[in-house]
Amino acid sequence: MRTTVGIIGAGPAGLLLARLLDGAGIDSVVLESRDRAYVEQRQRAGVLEQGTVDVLRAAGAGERMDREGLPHDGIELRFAGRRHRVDFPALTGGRSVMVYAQTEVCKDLIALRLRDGGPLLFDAEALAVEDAATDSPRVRFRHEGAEDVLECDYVAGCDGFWGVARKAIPAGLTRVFERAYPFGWLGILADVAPSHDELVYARHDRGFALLSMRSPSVSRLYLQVPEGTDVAAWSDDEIWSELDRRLETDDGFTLRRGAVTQKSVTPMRSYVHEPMRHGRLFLAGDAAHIVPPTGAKGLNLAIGDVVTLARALAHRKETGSAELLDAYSATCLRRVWQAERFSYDMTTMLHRIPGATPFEDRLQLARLERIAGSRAAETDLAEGYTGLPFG
Ligand code: RFL
Ligand code: PHB
Repeated sequence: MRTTVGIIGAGPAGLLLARLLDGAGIDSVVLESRDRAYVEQRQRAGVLEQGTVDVLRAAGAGERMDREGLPHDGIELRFAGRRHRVDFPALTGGRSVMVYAQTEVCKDLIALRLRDGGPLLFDAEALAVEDAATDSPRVRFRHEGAEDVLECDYVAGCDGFWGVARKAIPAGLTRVFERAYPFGWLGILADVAPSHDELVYARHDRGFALLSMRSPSVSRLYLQVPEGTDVAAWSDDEIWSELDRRLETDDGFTLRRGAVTQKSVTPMRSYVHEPMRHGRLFLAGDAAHIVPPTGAKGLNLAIGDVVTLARALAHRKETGSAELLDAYSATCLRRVWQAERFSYDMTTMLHRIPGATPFEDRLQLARLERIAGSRAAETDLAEGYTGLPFG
């Protein structure tokens, strides 16, 4: 099999890249190790930055998002029993975010790809990227029990944190920057109307809690739990009671309960792989970097990477110049590091860090007070949350 761009992974990065390349008249083949149902059900991110919303619309993938997504103009910070609302448009010159689940973004992009006939192979596991530093890289993969080879001009490694693409970059050329956190998030999906009309990020002495949503009738909620927590250790009642405690306010907030339809624990880490390119292999999304979910940045970074890559490949096709491809890694990493910084700041401001001293606890509260009391500090949060422009 032969194509111009071999794309490994049908997550948001791989699927949007295929769509953008299609629009630029560049052919591609997408290889996805899982089946379609799995990719469409996997619960992950929920918040789309303004730039992501704009890109999906421009790619013709925004129709259902605009119908069913929930535009949000702010978030609430909750600490010491108080609430503080951050008003995004007022602080950023009109920017906001959209609550529309990653599952739905993937469903929309898969439907478009299959409708337009572009190759998208499910149950097709990439085994290795070969000859990445030559003019004819290849992806060895297994599809329906048989091994095959995809010959490409370029390979896009959009295969997430556990994928194979990154391994094709020699260790001697690589630097990895990493930070693990001694806690994770226990997330639930519940059939109940959200108890607040915007997302609530709560810092509490018992740990962080987040109230989010998927639709007007489905809530998504998270609790900070110790690293390595087994989801089975928490009954539904215990989860709701703990959410009650951490989300409580002095003005009597009440949390609506409903049937829990999904439960899982996600570990938290920060990770950056430099560079994001080796020869004709380009890493995008979680394959190259991970952020803790507190800043809602993971999916949006993945989108930013593939916008940059699609533009660079189109530029190469139109002008013959590899200038933008050569700049790919540096261009993406500027944005990646800003998202790493923002996600780290949000995480360390809102979570109970095991072993933190009373002094550090007070500093956390002081950071929150500063955001609540200073337009400059609040603007920094609003700009980070709604997202920097794509490079
Ligand atoms: P994805 O979505 O992981 O997609 C990668 C795709 O590659 C496939 N794959 C392979 N295909 C072929 N051959 C191989 N050898 C392959 N190896 C892997 C996988 O099956 C998959 O379909 O990466 P992408 O596209 O870069 O998108 C990134 C986002 O998914 C990610 O940043 C966010 O979802 C991160 N994230 C969250 N972000 C948030 O902003 N809020 C959240 O609440 C949130 N929850 C999460 C998350 C990530 C999680 N992971 C990675 C474990 C919860 C989880 C559990
Ligand atoms: C979600 O709805 O899954 C969500 C929202 C905001 C975050 C993380 C996850 O920061």
